[in-house]
Amino acid sequence: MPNQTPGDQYSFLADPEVQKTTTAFTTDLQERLNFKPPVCDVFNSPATSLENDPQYEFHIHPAAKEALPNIIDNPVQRIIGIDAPKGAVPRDYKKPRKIGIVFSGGPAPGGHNVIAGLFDAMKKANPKNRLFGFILGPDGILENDIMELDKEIIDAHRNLGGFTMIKTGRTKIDNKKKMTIARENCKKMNLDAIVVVGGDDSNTNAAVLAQEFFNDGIQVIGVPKTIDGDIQVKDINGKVLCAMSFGFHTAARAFARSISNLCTDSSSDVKYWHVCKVMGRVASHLGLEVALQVHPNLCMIGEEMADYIDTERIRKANAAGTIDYTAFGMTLRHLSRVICNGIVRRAEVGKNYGVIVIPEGILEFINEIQVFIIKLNTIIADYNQTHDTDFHSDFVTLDDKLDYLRRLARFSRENPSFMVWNTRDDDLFNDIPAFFQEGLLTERDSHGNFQFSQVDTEKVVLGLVKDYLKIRQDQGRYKIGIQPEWYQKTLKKEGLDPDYYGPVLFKNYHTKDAFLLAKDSLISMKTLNQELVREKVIGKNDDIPPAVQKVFQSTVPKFKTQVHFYGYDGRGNDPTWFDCTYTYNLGLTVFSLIANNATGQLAAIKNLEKDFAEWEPIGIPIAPLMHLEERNRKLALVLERTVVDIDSPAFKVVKALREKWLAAVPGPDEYRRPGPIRFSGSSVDSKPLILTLNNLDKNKFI
Ligand code: FBP
Repeated sequence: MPNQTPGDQYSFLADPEVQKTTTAFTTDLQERLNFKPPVCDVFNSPATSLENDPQYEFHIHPAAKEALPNIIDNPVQRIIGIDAPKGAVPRDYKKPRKIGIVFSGGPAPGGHNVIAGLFDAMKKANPKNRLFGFILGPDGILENDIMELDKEIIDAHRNLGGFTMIKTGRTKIDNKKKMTIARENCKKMNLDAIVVVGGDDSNTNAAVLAQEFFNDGIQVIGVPKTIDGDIQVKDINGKVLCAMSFGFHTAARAFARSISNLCTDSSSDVKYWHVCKVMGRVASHLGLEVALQVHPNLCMIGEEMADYIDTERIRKANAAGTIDYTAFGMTLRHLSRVICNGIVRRAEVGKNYGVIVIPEGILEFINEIQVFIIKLNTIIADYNQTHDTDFHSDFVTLDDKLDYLRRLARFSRENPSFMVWNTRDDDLFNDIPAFFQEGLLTERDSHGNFQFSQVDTEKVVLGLVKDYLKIRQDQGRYKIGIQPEWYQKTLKKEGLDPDYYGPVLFKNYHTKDAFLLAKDSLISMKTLNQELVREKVIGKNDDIPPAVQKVFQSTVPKFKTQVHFYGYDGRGNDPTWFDCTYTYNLGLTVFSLIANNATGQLAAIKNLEKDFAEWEPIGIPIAPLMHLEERNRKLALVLERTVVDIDSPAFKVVKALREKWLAAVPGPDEYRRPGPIRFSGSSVDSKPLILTLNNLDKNKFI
C-alpha cells in the first residue's frame, strides 16, 4: 500500500476494544493480585515469640548428631503472639535485618506467597528490613547473583504460580568449596539469615548450611515445598507436625481437572483408553489424590506394588521345599496383567474405553527395575569417581553405553568377584526396549537421584499391556460384549432369526440380561466361518450373512490408547486458596523464626488437615528428621521422604472403591467431577482429600 509506515499498519492495536481484549492484565489476574490471604491469629499481634513444645519426640540418628551438633537439639517451637503495644516490641525482634531467600528444586504453586508473607512480616516489624532473592536457585548463592525484592515486584507476583520472580535451580551446596563460597557471599552481603524453599534434598542442604553458618551468626530456615507431597512430618508417636508440603494441593487439583475432562471425553466417544502418567518422582501421593478426586477406572499406587505378595508362588515354593524370592513385590509383568484384567473385564460389558492413572515413580517400586536402577547408579558413580570425568560425556550414545556395559559383563565372567554387572544382567537389560534402556541410563540429577520424569514409564507399562492383550485376544479371551437388544435388532433388520445364530456365536446366549460374549474359538472371520459351517448354520460354500459379520466384528476389540503426562503444567498452575493461604502464612512463620533467633528449623503450619481457624504456625527441627540413604554410592544424611502409607485411611478408601470405579458392569461409569479450581467458596475439594481422610479416626479403617 502506498505511503504506509509500519506503525500505521498496526494502528488497529490502539483501538480500546482491541486493547481490552488483548491485555495480559486480565480481570482474573487483578483479582488474584488483590487477594489478601487470611492470617493465623498470632500474626495479628504486633510481634511474636517462640515457645518450646516438648510433647514431640524424634528418633535421632547418631550420624545426624555428629554432623549437626549445634542444631540437633532444637525443639519444636510454637509461634505465639506478643500483645505488647507497638513501642514495647522487643528490640531484637525489630532490629534491622537483611534476609536472602532462595527457591531450590522444581517449582511448586505458592512459592511467591512465601516471599510475600516474609516481606510483609519483615516490613511490619521494621520498614528498614531488606529482602533479597538469589537468582536461579542455589547457583545464585554461589555466584552472588542476587536482587533486592521490593514492594513493586512482590505485589506483581502475589498469589501467582511458578517461581518466576527469582527462578529456581537444582544445584546443591554439597562440598567444602561451595560451602566456603556460600559463606563468603552471604557475609559480603551482610545477610542475617537465608531462607531455603525446597524439597527433601534442599531442606537437607538447609540443615547443613545452618550448621556451617552457626558460628557466623547467619540463620538458616527451611520451607517445605514440593508438589510431590513427600515432605510430611510426624514424630515417633505418629503426631502430625506437617501434614503436607505446599504446592501439592494445586498440582493435584490441576491434574484431576484435566483427567476428569478426559473421563468425560473417553465415555463420550467410547474408543480410547487414556493412560495418564502423573508426576511424583517416587511417592505416589499425587496419584492417590488424583484417584480420589476423579475415580478413574484403574489407578496404580507404587507403594502397594512393593508390598505385594504373590501367595500362589509362595504356596508352590513351599510345596517344592524352596524359596521363591520373586514372590515378594510386584513384577512389571504382573503389573501389566492387573491392568489387562481391568481392560478385559470392562470390554466384556461393552466398555472398550477408560482412564488409567499411573504415578510417575511407579517403576521405583517394581523389583526388577529397582535392581537395574541401583546397579546402574553404582556403575555410573564408580566410573565418575575412578576416571574423574563424566560417564555421560564419555559415552554419548546409547550404543556407547551398552558397549561399556557389555565390557563390564565380560569382565565379570573373568572376575567372578565383580558382581555389579554380570552377563545375566546384560542379557536381561538387552531384552528391554531401547527407549527404556536410554531412560534407565539417563543422567542422575545433582543429588544422585534417578530422574523418573525422563523415563516414559507409561510406554514401558503400555508395551507390556499391549503384548499381553494380544495374547489374550489370540486365545479368544479378550472380547467386546454385545448388548442383546442391539444383536436382535441388527439381525432382524436383515430378516435373520437371532435365535438361529445366537447359540453358535455366543457362549452365554441364554443367560438373561447379560452382555453377549463371542465364543473363545471365534477369533477371525475364518474361524467364524468354520464354526458356522460345522454347526450347519450355513453351507460350505455360503457367504457369512453381512449382519452376522457386522456382529462378529463388533466383538473384536481394538485397543486404542492416548498417552498423557501431567507434570510441568500442574506445577505451573496458579495456587488454590489452600496453597495461597498456606504459603502466605509460611512466609509469616519464617520471619517469626528468624526474628526470634531460630536456625536449622523448618517453617510449618500444624493442623493443615483441619479448618483454617485451627492452623498453628510452628518451627520443626530439621536435624532430627535426617537419616542415612545411599546417594551416589555413598551413605548420605538426608531428610527422610514420606511415601504413601498403605495402612492409611486414604489408601484404604481407594483400595475399597477400586472395583466400583472400574465399573466393569453394565451401566454408567463412576467418574467424579472435581470442577475447576475456585478461589472462593468452600467445598470438600478446598483441601487435599487425603488430608481429610487421614485425619479421620483410624480405628474405623481396620
Ligand atoms: P521437587 O522435589 O524439587 O519439588 O521436584 C519434584 C518434581 O516436580 C517431580 O515430581 C519430578 O519428578 C521432578 O520434579 C522433575 O524434575 P525436573 O524439573 O528437573 O524435570
